[in-house]
Amino acid sequence: MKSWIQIFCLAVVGTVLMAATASAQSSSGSRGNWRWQEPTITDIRNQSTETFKLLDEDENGSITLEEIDLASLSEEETAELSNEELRARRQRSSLASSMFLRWTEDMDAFEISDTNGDGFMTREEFENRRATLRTHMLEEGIAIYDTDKNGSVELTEFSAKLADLEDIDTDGSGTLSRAELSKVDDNEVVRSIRVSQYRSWESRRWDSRSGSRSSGRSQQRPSSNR
Ligand SMILES: [Ca+2]
Ligand SMILES: [Ca+2]
Ligand SMILES: [Ca+2]
Repeated sequence: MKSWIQIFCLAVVGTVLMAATASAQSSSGSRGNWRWQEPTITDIRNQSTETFKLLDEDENGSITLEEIDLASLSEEETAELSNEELRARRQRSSLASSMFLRWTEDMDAFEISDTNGDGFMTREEFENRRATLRTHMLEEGIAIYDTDKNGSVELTEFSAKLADLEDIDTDGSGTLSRAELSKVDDNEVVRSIRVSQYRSWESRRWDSRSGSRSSGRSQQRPSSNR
């Protein structure tokens, strides 16, 4: 039986992908800037490295729990941030969820939320339960990548899921077709590829937006987001 948390986890990943699809559909008619492109192996790896850099906020070469466990902001805190800062924060939070949130059958939501372990739920534990569960699920995700068990995820660990893309590319074209992707049965590999594909789509969307606003190459992405 699937617990609601499992469903929640699937929903988080699903929402990202659905947002991509919906937005793609809404823009396909007018500007034709979207079509499904077979991702190249090089692009998947480059996007994955970019994802790593985004999540490694202090740029010390390791993703730590503190960097990906972003607490939700109060209204006052939100008001203090610029649109650009909010957008960057939302992007990091959504990438962190897509890459690191994990739920396994043997996790017990009550046990995890009962932080003092007395078998009862205090008011404080109850109020914090979502944040407590999220932290726990992110720790689970970090543990999956953290093969040297130093508590953080280094780039080589983060990229390890994408080490065998050449084996998936059975026709040796350098790109991964739908048929080739459909044969991948390692969920972790699928997750890494999808997040890279999503980021690649997102950056193409940004490029086409900036392109429609100025004729020159634009390094500065627009801060307002419709
Ligand atoms: Ca770091
Ligand atoms: Ca590590
Ligand atoms: Ca191929």
